[in-house]
Amino acid sequence: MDAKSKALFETAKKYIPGGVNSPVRAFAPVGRTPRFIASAHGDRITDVDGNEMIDYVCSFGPGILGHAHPAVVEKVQEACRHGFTYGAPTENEVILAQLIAEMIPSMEVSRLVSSGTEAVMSAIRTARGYTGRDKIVKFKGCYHGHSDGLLVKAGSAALTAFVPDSAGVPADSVKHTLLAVYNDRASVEELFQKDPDGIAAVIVEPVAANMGVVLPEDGFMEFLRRITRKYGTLLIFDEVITGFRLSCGGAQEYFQVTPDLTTLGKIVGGGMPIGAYGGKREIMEMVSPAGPVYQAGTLSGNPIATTAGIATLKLLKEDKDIYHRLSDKAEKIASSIKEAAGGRVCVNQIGSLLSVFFTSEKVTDDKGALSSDVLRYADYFGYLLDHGIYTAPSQFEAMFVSDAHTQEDIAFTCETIRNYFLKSPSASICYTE
Ligand code: KE4
Repeated sequence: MDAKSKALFETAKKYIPGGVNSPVRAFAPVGRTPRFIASAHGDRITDVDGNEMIDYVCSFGPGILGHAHPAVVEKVQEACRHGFTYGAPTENEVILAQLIAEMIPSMEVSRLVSSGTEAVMSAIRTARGYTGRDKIVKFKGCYHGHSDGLLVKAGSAALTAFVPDSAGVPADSVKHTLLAVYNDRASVEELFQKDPDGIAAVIVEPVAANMGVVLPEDGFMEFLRRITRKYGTLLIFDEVITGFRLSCGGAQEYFQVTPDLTTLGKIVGGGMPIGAYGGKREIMEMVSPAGPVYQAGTLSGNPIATTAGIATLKLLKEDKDIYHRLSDKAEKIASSIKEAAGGRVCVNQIGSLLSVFFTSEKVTDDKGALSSDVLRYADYFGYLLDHGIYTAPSQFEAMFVSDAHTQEDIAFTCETIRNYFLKSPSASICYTE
């Protein structure tokens, strides 16, 4: 079943910290040996023991079109024949920047980097350079990559470890990082009342997806837009997950709220390593060499990654029905959990993102997420894995649906989930769409 994965994991632990190159992949919260993956096509992923599974991790977001989309593969193969990286500007970077600006109009000027972490780190520096202020506000349970100043009550695998603050981060690096509670307007107002002229930026996941999926309550994004404008603070939407996923224009189009800066990752690279940050021209002109905020990167905008990103964004831009198809599939899964669980789980779903929390409470912030029964989640994860369904290996990650998920595989997933809850009838649900 997983003999080769087990053997590889033991060897990996000799040469790589925890045997993985990103903590969430170690499957620690779900108590299973991580599956070492050999290949992936469409909505299927195959491990080194030959187990083929329906994939709802989708590489934690990039895989919105499914794995190895033929049109993207063909373009990338062609690009490889012309060299991998030049350390010089290319036409692809202009094309991708134009596409980003067309699809997310608030990003009239953008800079490509190589990860979401780099995008967020750079956006924060740009906001500080533009405003001349030092403090930033983040929300407990939100994850914005692993740059020092943001590893404070962070989400994702940091939350899993129940140690959301990392060792090795000097207190001085986080003294300007203020914490608010997601969906709690008073917690934000309090910070501004204490320091009305000192906050450079508020950074938020417009849909939180790193404490499990937690939706913004009605008007919360509009509230953040108003209060940041009132105090001369920049609003940064971290759309590394929601960008091009919730809609063609991301969460800011979905909610019709325009931030000052946006960060992107995952889908913008089509599975290749790309991050991006961007916004209004007057802000982005602060960035070197146009302005005094320094930021650089050897592989930023490289020809292979930009080829994958351009091909992916063009497919999303040209297919007007894709977001309806994605939502329809995710709603079917969410509904099957609601129908089967009976009342003691909470399902949060929006577009092609969803999470099931094993708690009878509605989950609206990090406290609610942390109150869920992570051991029950691990049991649910293990049942699905044993039945060929590869879902988020932690309560604090999202389940992702791709355009490659077939109706048959969605139906099989719903049936398997129903069977899980039928075998443990005590579960029930509170359901928020
Ligand atoms: P990367 O540096 O991992 O490309 O992006 C960091 C990041 C920034 N902002 C948001 C909203 C994010 O979700 C992420 C990364 N997401 C995690 C999944 N929760 C990446 C998976 C991992 O850490 O392996």
